[in-house]
Amino acid sequence: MFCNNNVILRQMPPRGAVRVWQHRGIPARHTRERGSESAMFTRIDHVGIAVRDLDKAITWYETTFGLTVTATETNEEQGVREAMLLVADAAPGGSYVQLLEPIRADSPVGKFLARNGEGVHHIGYGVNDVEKALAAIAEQGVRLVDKRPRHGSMGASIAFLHPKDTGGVLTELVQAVKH
Ligand code: KFV
Ligand code: CO
Repeated sequence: MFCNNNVILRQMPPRGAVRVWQHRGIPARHTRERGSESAMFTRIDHVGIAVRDLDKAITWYETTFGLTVTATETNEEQGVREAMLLVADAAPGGSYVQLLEPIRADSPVGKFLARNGEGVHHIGYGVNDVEKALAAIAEQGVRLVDKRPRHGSMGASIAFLHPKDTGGVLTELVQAVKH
C-alpha cells in the first residue's frame, strides 16, 4: 500500500524543474499538477509537531516562517498544551501547524519526545463526518485508537488511527466546527 513500485518517471525534467510522476494506467490529469480529490479527506487540517517548550517553539515559528497563533489550549485528556498556527485559510477549512508540548511524561507526546526527540508527531486530515469516516476506515481493517470522537483543538471532533496500521504515521481525523 505504501510502496512506490507502481510509480514511473514520465519524463526527466530539466534541472530545477518540478518532476511530473505518473501512475501506471492513470491518466495524466491525476498527476501532482492536477490531482484527483479524496472522497474521504477534505484537506490536511494540521501537522502535529512534538516540542519540549511551547513558548519557544511558537516564537521560532512566528519569527522564522511568519506564522501567527490562532488558538492555544491545554487538553488534559490528551496530556498536551498546544497552539494552532494558521498556514492557509480556504474552504472547507484552514490548515495549521499544531505545536504540542506534553503536560505529563506518560502522555502520548511525552512518550514520543522521550523516544524520538522533537519532530513530526502526527498528521490530521479534515473530514466532513468523523463518525462516518471512522466506520469506513475500520471496515478496511485499520485499528482505531478512538472508536468514538473526542474533543480536539478549536472545538473540533477528533479521532486517531493506530500508527502500526497506517504505515507508521499516527493519523488523526478532524471534523472542524463549521463557521
Ligand atoms: N507516530 C508513529 N509511531 C508512534 C507514535 C507516533 N506519534 N506514537 C507511538 N508510536 C509507536 C511507538 O514508536 C511504538 O512502536 C508503539 O507505537 C507504541 O508506542 O515499534 P514500537 O516501538 O512498538 P508507546 O508505547 O509509546 O505508546 P502506546 O501507549 O502504545 O500509545 C500509542 C498510541 C498511538 C495509542 C498513543 O500515542 C495515542 O493514543 N495517540 C493518540 C493521542 C495523541 O497522540 N494525542 C496527542 C495529540 S492531541 C491532538 O492532536 C489534538 C488535541 N488535536 O486537536 O489535534
Ligand atoms: Co492533532
